[in-house]
Amino acid sequence: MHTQVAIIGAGPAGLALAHVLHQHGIASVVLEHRDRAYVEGRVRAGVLEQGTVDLLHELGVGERLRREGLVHHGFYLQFEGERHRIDMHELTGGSAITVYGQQEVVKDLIATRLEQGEPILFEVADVTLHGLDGDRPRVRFRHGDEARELTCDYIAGCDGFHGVCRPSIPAGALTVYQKIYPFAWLGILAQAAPASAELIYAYHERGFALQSMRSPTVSRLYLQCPLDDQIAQWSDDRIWSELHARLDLADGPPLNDGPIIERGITAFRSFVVEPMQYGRLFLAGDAAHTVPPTGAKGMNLAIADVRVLGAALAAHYHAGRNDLLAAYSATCLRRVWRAEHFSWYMTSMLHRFGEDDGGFQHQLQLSQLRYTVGSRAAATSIAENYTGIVRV
Ligand code: RFL
Ligand code: PHB
Repeated sequence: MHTQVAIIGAGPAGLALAHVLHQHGIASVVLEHRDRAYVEGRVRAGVLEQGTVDLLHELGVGERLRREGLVHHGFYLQFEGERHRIDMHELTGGSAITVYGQQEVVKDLIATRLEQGEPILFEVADVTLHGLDGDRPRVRFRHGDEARELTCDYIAGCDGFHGVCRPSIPAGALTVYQKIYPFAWLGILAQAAPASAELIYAYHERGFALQSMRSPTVSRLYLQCPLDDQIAQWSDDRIWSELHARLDLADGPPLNDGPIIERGITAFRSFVVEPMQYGRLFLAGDAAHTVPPTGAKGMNLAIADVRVLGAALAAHYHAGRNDLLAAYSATCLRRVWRAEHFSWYMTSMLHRFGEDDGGFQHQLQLSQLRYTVGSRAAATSIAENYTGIVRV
């Protein structure tokens, strides 16, 4: 089997890249380890920047997004028992975010790709990469009972943080930057109308909490928990009582409870490798970088990488230019590091660190929160980072 670009991973990065390439008349094959139902059912991100929404429309997969996506012009920062609105739209001169589940994006991308008759091979196993530093790289894998080989011009490593592409690069070729945080998020999806139509990021003495949503009848809620907690330690009652304690205000409507339809614990990690390329292998999305979810940037970065990679491959195939491919890593890393900083900043401002410093860090966090909601300059900074900086 031969193709122009072999894409490893059918997450947002791999699927969006397949569509960008298809629009440019470039052939690709997507190889995915999991089955379709698993990939489509994985509940993760929910906040799309305008640039992400624009790309999905350009790719012709934005119809359901236009109907079902919830456009938000503001969000709340809550601390010391008060809720303060950040008016992103007004502060940035018209930017907004759209709330639409990552798995809905993935479903839309898969459905359209299969309608186009373009290949996605689900449930492939034992993927290995060969000949990355030559001009005819190969991907070997198992599909069903068959051992197969895919030759190609380029490989796109879109297989997430735990994939095989990044580890296929020889040790020493990459510089790794990494920070691990001393807590995790417990996230739930609940059949319950969101009490607030806009997201609430709450800093509370019991720890961070976030109210988000997926629709007018489904809430997405998160709370900071210890790093080594197991989901079995959290009964429904315990989850709701902790969410109420951190998110309800004395003088406002409480959260609405409802049946919990999905739950999970997510560890936090800031991670970047440089460069995002080795020979004919280009890494995109979580395969190259991860951010803690507090800034809502992970999927948006994955889509931003793919836009750059798609344009660079199109310039190679259609104009014989290799300068954009050569600049791929440096171009992406400018945005990646901006998002790394913003995600670290939001995480640092909004979580309890349990530090033994007599409350010094806690006072700094409160001061930063008061400044952020009280100063137009500080509020503008958070608003433009949150909605997505266009020029980085
Ligand atoms: P993915 O989505 O992990 O997809 C990688 C795909 O590769 C497959 N794979 C392999 N396939 C073949 N062979 C192998 N050896 C393979 N190994 C792995 C996997 O099965 C998978 O299908 O990476 P991608 O495409 O780079 O997308 C990244 C995003 O998924 C991620 O950054 C976001 O979910 C992060 N994130 C958020 N991002 C946002 O932009 N906004 C948000 O609001 C937001 N909230 C979140 C988040 C992530 C969270 N979790 C659970 C980590 C909230 C949470 C709780
Ligand atoms: C979500 O809706 O899943 C979500 C929203 C904002 C974040 C992270 C996740 O910062």
